[in-house]
Amino acid sequence: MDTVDTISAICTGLGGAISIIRISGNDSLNIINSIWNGKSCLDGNNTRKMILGNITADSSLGEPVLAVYMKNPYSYTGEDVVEIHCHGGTLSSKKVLSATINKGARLAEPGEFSYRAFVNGKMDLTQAEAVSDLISAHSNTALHVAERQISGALTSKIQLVREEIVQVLAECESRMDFGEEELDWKDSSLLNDIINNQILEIEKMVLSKREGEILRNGIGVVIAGRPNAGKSSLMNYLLNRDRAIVTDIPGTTRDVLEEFVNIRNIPVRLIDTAGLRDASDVIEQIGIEKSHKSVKQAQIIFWVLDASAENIEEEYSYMKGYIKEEQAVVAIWNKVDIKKSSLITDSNIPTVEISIQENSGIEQLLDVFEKVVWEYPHSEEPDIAVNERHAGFLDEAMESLPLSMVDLHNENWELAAIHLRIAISAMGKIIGEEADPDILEDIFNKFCIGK
Ligand SMILES: Nc1nc2c(ncn2[C@@H]2O[C@H](COP(=O)(O)OP(=O)(O)OP(=O)(O)O)[C@@H](O)[C@H]2O)c(=O)[nH]1
Ligand SMILES: [Mg+2]
Repeated sequence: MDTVDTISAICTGLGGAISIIRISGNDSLNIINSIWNGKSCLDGNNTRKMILGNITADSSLGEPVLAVYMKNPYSYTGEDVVEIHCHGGTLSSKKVLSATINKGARLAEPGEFSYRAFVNGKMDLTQAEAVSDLISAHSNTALHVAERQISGALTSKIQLVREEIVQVLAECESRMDFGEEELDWKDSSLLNDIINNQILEIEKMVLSKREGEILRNGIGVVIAGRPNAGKSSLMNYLLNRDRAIVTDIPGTTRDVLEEFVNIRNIPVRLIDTAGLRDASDVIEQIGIEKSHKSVKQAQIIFWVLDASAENIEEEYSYMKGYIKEEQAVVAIWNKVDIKKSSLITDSNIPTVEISIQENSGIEQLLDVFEKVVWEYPHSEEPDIAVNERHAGFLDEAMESLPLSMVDLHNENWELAAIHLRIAISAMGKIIGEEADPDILEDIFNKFCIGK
């Protein structure tokens, strides 16, 4: 993405009452003033003020609009920016957009405004990524973490660690240059302590990766079990609406249904599946094939067991034979309102008893679910939650720092410096100080047009 052209795009989603068209670049003012008709014009005397006027597209006096000029560097992109607020609706906003393009603006690519903000130092890479997280946040916690990251919470943690490592590197380099002289050197064990503390800090950040994954992508919960156990009933109950068809005919669900829902402030991709059995019906067989696949890929399985089944042992052993040891499963005995005998539990599998019909046991199920999701200690309001890209570079630093400690201990300053530089560079890549153009493109392309 070049940063020379003046770019323009509709920044708001279709269907809203108001649309905003944003122009960014050196030519923004020229472009707006060549299509502007109003009592006041947009210029340096009117920065950050809403001005009323008309867009004179295709020589007709268009609808009234409001426009605001933000002079560089005091704008989202750090460039000269004009934003035009016009009536919503595809045609009217497209007309304004076309007018800007006709006067020389280029249609912005996805994420191009944010890319320019990054290039112009308005935000670093972790902050730009957080803008994308903020837009797609599905829970209050995800929103909180994105806001913290936009305000620089992750960047400052990375910077602190990086600065400490840079100090140690400076000491190594000084030793390499003036090793013969009697200067006020820091003890190598002290240098090792500093690095060790940074390793601990990085470890903490890496631990937040799972949290980040869940907050960003949601956790995949697959509802599985034998036909008629009440899987779709549970799906509907958790969604609080009739999404899946429920009947007393075994084999009702034949396809995989997926919906997004917030459970206990955890974003969940809830997946209902066809009941597992040897089916003769071809359509049902295809559905069951899909169920097998979903269960294999599930992050958590809600296995629904029929408490009213004639043969409780069979119901239970089918589940035990099916699931793999490493899979996170919650066994859910449903229909306890009509159970015929006492139910089976196993200390290895968290088990709950519920009746969807009588609305009992669901809170216990959600308690267990929460425990399974956060099976390691976590904070209610996490400060940071690194993503896969951050974690990759943190791992890189984690590999080289212990090696540098060995070299520091042996007073092998040159080798220590090499390992320290690798760690410093990895940390720099997280915030984008040494960003690879392909990676940048990859990150910003995921943004929508107009962001
Ligand atoms: N008594 C009682 N009946 C229930 C309960 N939960 C569900 N049912 C009934 O059980 C039957 C099957 O429910 P579904 O939710 O369709 O079961 P399923 O597991 O999705 O079934 P398939 O899609 O065929 O695999 C329906 O008639 C439900 O009304 C419950 O807690 N108690
Ligand atoms: Mg069903």
